[in-house]
Amino acid sequence: MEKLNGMSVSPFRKKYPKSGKTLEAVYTNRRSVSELDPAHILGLVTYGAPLEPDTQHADIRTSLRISLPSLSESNNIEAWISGDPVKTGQMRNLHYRHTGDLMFGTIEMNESDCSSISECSRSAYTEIIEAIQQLGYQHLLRMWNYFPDINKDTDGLERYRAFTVGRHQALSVIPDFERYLPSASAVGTQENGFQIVFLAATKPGIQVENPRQISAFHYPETYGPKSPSFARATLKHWPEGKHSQLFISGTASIVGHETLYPESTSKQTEEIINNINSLIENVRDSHQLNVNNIADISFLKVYIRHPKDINDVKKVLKAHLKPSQPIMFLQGDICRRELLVEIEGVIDIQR
Ligand code: 3EB
Repeated sequence: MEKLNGMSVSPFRKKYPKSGKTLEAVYTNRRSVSELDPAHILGLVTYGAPLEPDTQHADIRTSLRISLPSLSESNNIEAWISGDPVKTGQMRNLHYRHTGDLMFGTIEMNESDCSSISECSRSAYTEIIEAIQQLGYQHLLRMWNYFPDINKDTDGLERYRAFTVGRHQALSVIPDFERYLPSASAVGTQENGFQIVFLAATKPGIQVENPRQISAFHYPETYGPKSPSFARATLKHWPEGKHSQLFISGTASIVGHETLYPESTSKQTEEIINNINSLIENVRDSHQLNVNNIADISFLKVYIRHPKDINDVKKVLKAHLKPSQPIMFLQGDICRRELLVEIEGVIDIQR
């Protein structure tokens, strides 16, 4: 700690937040992360290869590393910050930081402490639901689910599907839970550990579905014994100013309920862009918002199964994105074996 006139001065340059928004995401790196004011950081998520260290920042226990190797030179730390003061807390396995309006939470479990992946998922979701209800942030907005070997079968059931069973069991204690499903991603990592990152709020977000896709909750049973419990996107109007955000779920090359182009990463990327554009148009038309297409996304994350495919994905994206859009390319397994790429994002909307 530096000292000036006998007073402690934080080494952080406190460049962010500058907007005063309720919630903001910033993609940053190991060098620049210190420019964030720790009093306004909700959480830090570092994406990186196995054995790479987590980015620890002051005593922020909601910082964790997700074992998805970064495929580009770009920033691989996602910082969630708020213009409001942030407080910190812990309940059993759950670490969280919160403002008056929202909570950012992380939970990490050792699969060896659970009898199965579905049990791990059920107990993590149960912990989250109990905590948010007790603490008053009862509306889940956005969930990120990460665990290894997502496409591997155990006891005749793919681990992604088993995860889905546990999540469904936990969420179904909420009356009428289909109406409150958050947006989500579920991605396969390279290392042991079942990890969930989430955002929850005191007031609900609005569920958004995609006209090109069947609601995942209504997929036929051929995709697993229990419905994938997530919405295609969540629209959240923050109380302050005229700021809204659209959290877009991991979006794949699925039309209706079917996987398209199992053999082509480029074509899957095109289909994802069609899906995301259709979702955004739906939001625009239903809620009279000034958003048009994928070029409006403030932060994108692209999960790619085979690192060698990155240039195919980039080539397709280049035709649809602005060069200034922050984007993270990560190596991750997608939750159907034939899916080669998946894209998620957040749109900041001024009303
Ligand atoms: C899909 O659309 C692709 O189970 O939480 C995407 C985003 C997918 C989230 C989840 C699954 C999930 O079905 C898979």
